[in-house]
Amino acid sequence: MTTVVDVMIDRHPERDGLKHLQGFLTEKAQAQLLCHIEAVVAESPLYVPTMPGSGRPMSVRMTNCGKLGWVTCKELGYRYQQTHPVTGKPWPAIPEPILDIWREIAGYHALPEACLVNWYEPDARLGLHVDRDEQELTAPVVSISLGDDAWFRIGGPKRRDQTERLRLASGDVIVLGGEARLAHHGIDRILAGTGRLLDRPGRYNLTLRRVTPAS
Ligand code: MD3
Ligand code: FE
Repeated sequence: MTTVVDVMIDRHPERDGLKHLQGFLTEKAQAQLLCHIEAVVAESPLYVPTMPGSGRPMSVRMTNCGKLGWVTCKELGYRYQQTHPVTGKPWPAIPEPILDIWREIAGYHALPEACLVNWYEPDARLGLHVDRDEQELTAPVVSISLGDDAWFRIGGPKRRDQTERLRLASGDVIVLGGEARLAHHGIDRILAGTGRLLDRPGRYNLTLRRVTPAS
């Protein structure tokens, strides 16, 4: 059974539009998705993203599928591009079952162009940030969790806004639209060994985004 949690709309209007769909994917659907993601990673390997300017490596490993991929490196910073920064090859297509999830829940008339694949080893984390590299900010962002549970943190449009912590489990889906689209968020930590999907500790997150305005 899926539980939809509209996170504290009354007390935190800045988070209106954040939906946490707990247990959205069955174990079978998770296993099928994992198979597709492993095929994507085989063709388009995880690379080490680096921070703009400092060149400091992030602890999360990344790759993409879709026409456009989100990448970052020391010299060029954050951007969307059509090719893998290491192999130079175009990204593989977004697997159809992932597009089906978007069709079912995004409530947006066009398909996503980008699917960022984040891989977290047990000690990886993602600092508080806002996603605003997309030209189309009226489209929602859809996120799918696979593997170990994680503590997710979400606040408001200002870095100093109060935050709250949600525990994301394998098969959970998050939809971010409305006010929450520009909220600060991050991953505090991975709860290694809590998931049953993978044969090793760690967590995949898939983030689906519309990048350019739909015609
Ligand atoms: C809230 N990824 O890749 S997904 C990211 O679990 C990112 O890998 C996290 O934040 C992860 O940028 C969190 C949930 C998520 C995705 C996009 C958002 C939350 C968001 C955009 C706006 C607000
Ligand atoms: Fe983000």
